Amino acid sequence: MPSIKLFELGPTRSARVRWTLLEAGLEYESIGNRVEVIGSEELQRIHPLGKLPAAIIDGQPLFESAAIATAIADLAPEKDLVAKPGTWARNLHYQWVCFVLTEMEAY
Ligand SMILES: N[C@@H](CCC(=O)N[C@@H](CS)C(=O)NCC(=O)O)C(=O)O
Repeated sequence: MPSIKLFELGPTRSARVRWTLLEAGLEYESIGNRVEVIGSEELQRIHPLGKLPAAIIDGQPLFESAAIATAIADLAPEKDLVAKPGTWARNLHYQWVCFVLTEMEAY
């Protein structure tokens, strides 16, 4: 079982990561879940702007909800949540994630 710590707060983009964790069937330790965690020193050690979500996966810090969700999906390959690394389908995954986050979510 990987060690996963998630900086989260209920009604934020951290729900994307929580959802992926549930689909992956992986346990995690919730850090924060209080509004004061945003911008805190603890969170800024992982996220340069102190935003949520952020995670520590097997000791490695990671931020951006889509990046964390993709990394988690890769930890449970048997669940087939995301195309395998190195495939063209995986390139299309990155394409659509980037498109949604840069071209659509920005508005
Ligand atoms: N692109 C980032 C957005 C992160 C983000 O803006 N998080 C919000 C919560 S949904 C936040 O922490 N806002 C606090 C702030 O802007 O100070 C992601 O998808 O993780």
